[in-house]
Amino acid sequence: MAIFDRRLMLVAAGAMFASGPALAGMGQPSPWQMGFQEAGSPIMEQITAFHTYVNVIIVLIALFVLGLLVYVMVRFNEKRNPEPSRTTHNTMLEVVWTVVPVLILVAIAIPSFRLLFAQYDFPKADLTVTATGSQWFWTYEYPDQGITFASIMVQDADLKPGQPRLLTADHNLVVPVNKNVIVQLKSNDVIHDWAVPSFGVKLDAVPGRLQKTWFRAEKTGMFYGQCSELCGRNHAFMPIAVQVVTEDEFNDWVAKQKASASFDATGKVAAAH
Ligand SMILES: [Cu+2]
Repeated sequence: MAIFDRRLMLVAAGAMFASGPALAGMGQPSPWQMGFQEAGSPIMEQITAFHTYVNVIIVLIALFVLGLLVYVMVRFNEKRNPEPSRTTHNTMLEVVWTVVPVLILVAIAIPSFRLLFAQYDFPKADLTVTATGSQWFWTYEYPDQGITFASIMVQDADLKPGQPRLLTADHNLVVPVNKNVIVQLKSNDVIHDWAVPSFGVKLDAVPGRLQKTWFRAEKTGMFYGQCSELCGRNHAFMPIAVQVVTEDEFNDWVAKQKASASFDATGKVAAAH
């Protein structure tokens, strides 16, 4: 059995290297995933592109240094080069090995700052939601729609087919597609962190402070994240489940939430304890 499993893992690893990032799922992690989750927002597309770009530079530098090391070991070892040169200075070489790394850093810094500014350049909000971290669940509030509810992890035994373990919540944060969603973050107790990898969003929820981030989901579907700041015993069990729907579906959902008395915020939160 163990051998079979190992073979299966090898096959999976082979498939992974053959197909590359294609195995990385949209909105949730996938087995043997190597890269990022597929981008579901413009910011995440930019993060992925920047990551690829920097990775290429890193690999080229590593290969160059490896090549130099191998060259020195072969060409200048004691056997082949018994009489070492007494050279101490080479102005040209010193200028080059100072200027080239500076240029590389500039080439990294420019897109890096461009990305940073894009993340902090808040667009006009189409929808504002407030996420409040508590030990150990999230509460979502739609201040303009007057909706509040708690989002609590679904236990393994209660999962329906297709629902990912540790990521499924009893109530999703529902947002419309292709709209700018501003997420305000608060905490009731300790520092939590609201993170959704596919949207390129990760921000601490700090007690006594109102933090702000944003995303613009480009596709409908489920997008999952987890609390990403160690916040206590059940830190691993407070998922973030974002359901991206069309605008019509969103309006229907809002109407339904308003009509439903059972969706009373205080009742939900009280029921969680
Ligand atoms: Cu937390």
